[in-house]
Amino acid sequence: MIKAEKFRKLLTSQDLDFACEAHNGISAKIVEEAGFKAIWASGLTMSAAMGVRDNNEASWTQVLDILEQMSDVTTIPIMVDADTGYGNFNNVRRLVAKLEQRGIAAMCIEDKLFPKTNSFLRGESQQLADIDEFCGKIKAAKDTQTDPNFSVVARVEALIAGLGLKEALKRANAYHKAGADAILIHSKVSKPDEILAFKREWGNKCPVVIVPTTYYQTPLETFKDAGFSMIIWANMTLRSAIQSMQTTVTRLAKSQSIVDIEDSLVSVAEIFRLQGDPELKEAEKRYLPVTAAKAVSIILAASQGKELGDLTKDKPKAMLEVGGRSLLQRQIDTLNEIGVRRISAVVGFGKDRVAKHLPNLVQIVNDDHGVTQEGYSLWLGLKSLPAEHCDKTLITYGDVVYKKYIPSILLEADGDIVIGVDVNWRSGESENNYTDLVACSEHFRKSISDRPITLKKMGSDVVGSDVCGEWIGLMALSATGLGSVRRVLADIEKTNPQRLKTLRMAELYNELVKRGQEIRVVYVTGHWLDVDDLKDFDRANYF
Ligand code: SPV
Ligand code: MG
Repeated sequence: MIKAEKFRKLLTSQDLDFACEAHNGISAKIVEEAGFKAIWASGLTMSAAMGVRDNNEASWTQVLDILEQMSDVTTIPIMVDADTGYGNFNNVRRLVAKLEQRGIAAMCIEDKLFPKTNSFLRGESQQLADIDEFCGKIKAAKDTQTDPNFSVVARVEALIAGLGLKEALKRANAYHKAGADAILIHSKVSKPDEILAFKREWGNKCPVVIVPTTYYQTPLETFKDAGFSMIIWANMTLRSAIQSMQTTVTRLAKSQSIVDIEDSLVSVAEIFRLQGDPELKEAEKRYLPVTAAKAVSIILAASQGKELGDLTKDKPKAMLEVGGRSLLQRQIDTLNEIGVRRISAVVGFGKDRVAKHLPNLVQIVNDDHGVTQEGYSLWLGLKSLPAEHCDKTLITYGDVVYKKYIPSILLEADGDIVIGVDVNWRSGESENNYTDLVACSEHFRKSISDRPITLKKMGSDVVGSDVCGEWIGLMALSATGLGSVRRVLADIEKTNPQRLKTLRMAELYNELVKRGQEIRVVYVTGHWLDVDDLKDFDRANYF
């Protein structure tokens, strides 16, 4: 059943139904969750939430925007308080078309003049609309709607204006004849007598809606017995929000601390829930590349890179600009593109520069960067991972650039520890550089094989025909692999803290292999490079 049909059923059913006020997306959601079957999009509270008066200071397109937000996040019907229809019959026609586009089920228009004033303000001096002119608006609305269930509720303000029951009935009759689906009879007194008198005279010509803001003490049974169709709780949602905001911020302004306030607030988790984060989490499972969606990454970017001379005099190697973006920024962009969830970097040399240029990056500081190696930075990075952590962790060097398929295939590969190895390693160019040469269980073959290839050894003592390639500085860890790496590092820290400080990644891998940990190798053929010296830097600019 679509919303307009649902609303029409509520309006015409024999039961007394309720519509509760909402003024934006989140309040509409809260109203639906509370169990209400309809929402009153109140002119008073929507304008108040915008910080303006209920005098048509908010434009009708601003109101439409709010209605769209409310409608998008709810499944129950919305009746909009459309004031006087924001103009004459022609404005009403356009309004109805726009409301239907946004899935709004019903519109209430009141027989006052534009710009209107709230009924509880200076009621008796408020002028009412000419009856025929207002009937023209109702007819125009009914002729415009394309969904036969869209409801037009005509609001009679005669009692508000102090014009008495006779005038109220005269108007209600005319509006009913003009095609209104229901009458809203409004009153501002604290007793229900005048609306009850109206209903007695009116009988059951069409459904009657009331707004018991001032005569709220009347027992519900009275309204039921009188045969009203719907009650609008017109402003309680915003009033309770205002009260709560005032209390909280007043206390906060005084105490300058949330210690005593925190327990009285909803959690941030509750905001996420209301925003629909659980749905997004599910959708990510369906639509994001599986492994990347669950991955976090740590970029090891603490070192200066002295080999690059003046280029890294006052900034770390990872902040070198290649093609207009720093190496670090390039990695962040690539990892974002493949959907890696949390990207962090271990920084050291020139850390302020990183913080300034990449303020949103999670940064872990290695203050001993001058006397430590990557193994130690990795240890710091791993220690900073959140306890409730994702399925995969991607570790990368800070001075590498690569095509985005490379981290993707590492994350998707089977194995608890997976490293990328380039078979096109640059022999002969490594005298000055630190190149991580690797020996593997099998050399690269162009034919497809299901046999997993594993690391046997990494380091400068891998020579000759044993060399299968060069480690590219990227490693993917499963939760189990992460555990193994953590254990090795923790053991080294315990037994030989100094060794941990100068630990190279090759030593870490060899230790893992020694302990029987399988390290899977994924061969690549280029499509990456690292920046160890000026020649590399030049090459990187053409990457
Ligand atoms: C509103 O909620 O904006 C209404 C009802 O129009 S009242 O404020 O009672 O007039
Ligand atoms: Mg209003």
